[in-house]
Amino acid sequence: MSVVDLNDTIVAQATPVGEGAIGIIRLSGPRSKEILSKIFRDRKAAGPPAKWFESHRLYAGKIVHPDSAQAVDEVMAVWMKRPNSFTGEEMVEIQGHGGPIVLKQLIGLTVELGARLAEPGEFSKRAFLNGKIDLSQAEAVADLIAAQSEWGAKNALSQLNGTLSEIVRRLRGRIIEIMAQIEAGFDFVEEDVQTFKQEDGLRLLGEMKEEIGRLLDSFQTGRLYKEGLRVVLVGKPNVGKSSLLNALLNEEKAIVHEQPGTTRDILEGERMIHGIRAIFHDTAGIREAENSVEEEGIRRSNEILKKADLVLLLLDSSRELSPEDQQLLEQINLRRCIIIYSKSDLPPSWDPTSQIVGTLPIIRLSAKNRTGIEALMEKIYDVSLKNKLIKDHNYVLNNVRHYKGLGKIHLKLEELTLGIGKGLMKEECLVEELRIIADDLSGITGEITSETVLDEVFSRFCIGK
Ligand SMILES: Nc1nc2c(ncn2[C@@H]2O[C@H](COP(=O)(O)OP(=O)(O)OP(=O)(O)O)[C@@H](O)[C@H]2O)c(=O)[nH]1
Ligand SMILES: [Mg+2]
Repeated sequence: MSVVDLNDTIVAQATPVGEGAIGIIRLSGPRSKEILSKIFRDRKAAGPPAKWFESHRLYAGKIVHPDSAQAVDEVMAVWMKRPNSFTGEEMVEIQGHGGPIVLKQLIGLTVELGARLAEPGEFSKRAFLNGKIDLSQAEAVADLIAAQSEWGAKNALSQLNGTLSEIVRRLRGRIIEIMAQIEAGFDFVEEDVQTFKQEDGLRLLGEMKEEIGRLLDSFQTGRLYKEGLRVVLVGKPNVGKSSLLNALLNEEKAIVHEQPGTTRDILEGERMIHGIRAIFHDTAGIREAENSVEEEGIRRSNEILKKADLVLLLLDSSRELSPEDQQLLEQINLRRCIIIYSKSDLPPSWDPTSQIVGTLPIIRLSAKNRTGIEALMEKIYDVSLKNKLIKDHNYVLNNVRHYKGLGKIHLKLEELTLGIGKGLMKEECLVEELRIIADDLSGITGEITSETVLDEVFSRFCIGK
């Protein structure tokens, strides 16, 4: 949607597709009200309502075809006079009955009268182009809708309220200030006035670098809010991975069988842990494959293992540790991991406290009897969530675009402070470098952003948003 013609009036369904009590279509653009006036009628009378629309008031009536006067639906409709609307343009919302056919007819009527079907994210894009929200706020709208946890929703709302925009603007303001001080120095060379003190500059830049560093650190937590915790169950065949998945989900999702090598595809299921979504992945048991199907399963196990935030390595308590177990222990050595001493209802064949290397946490559990499951949930919280959630109860970074942008700025600030510290930086160059950083900051709020970036951001939105 590279070229947006703001003179177009756009229309889309704003509520989810499918059957619902109510379905809403929204229009935005200069002809919104005119289109509504052609199809909205008083519920009883045939003609237009006696009192015509006031802005921001909801009216009950019906939608009729303008030529045949045939009724399409009974609705409530509201007109929002510009600029007091989400997009900053004339907007109309029609609340009809939430059936797919009815809503399609409503949209069809508006299109007949000159509206155009909106593209994904086009309403938000218009809100951005009309200066109602900045880019990071527009992104927050999408995040709020997509939030999978209360933490995530709260964070997105904070971003929508402008938390990130404010931080970015404040940082940019400081850069501009330093630039101004240096530039003032240029004008007074003759008078020998010293306006820019290097130590002050270094201190300010150092503080900024620290603040951005903290934001970058919070990204991990932001991803937890947004995407959840990816937990992967691994172990050699038959140790009880699928049984544990079923116990965790309280559902017979995976096939459990006494024959080793049962699971081939990766199965996943979700469960909340202290308000964060944990996604558990059951995998194919890892060993020397017996055939190519199993081999593919094992390849997938290793693939998903790389993406894990946390690994649950299962070791069967009722059988001696095997070379395969040892190999897996070594393989996950440096990863975040919890050892599962599985099938603890059976007589033990080995002692986990003396035979497990290092300081890996161990949970004894029986998927069969469902014992140890809650202890495992608490351990997952301790190992992967507790510190992050408590540390970052403030705003956290959760968007890859912001993360990359700020990461780049952080790096530049580092180079800059090093350069100044070594006396390598001429003041003219310094101003130029600072100007680039100021522009990069503007890129995050979208004050300076290329059309490609905009397209990329908004194309991920859903239609009607
Ligand atoms: N006694 C006992 N048996 C269990 C327990 N968990 C699993 N089993 C049994 O162990 C066998 C294998 O269980 P699965 O859950 O299929 O093992 P898996 O690790 O998914 O095996 P693969 O998919 O082949 O890699 C089955 O016969 C289960 O009934 C447990 O806690 N106690
Ligand atoms: Mg299995």
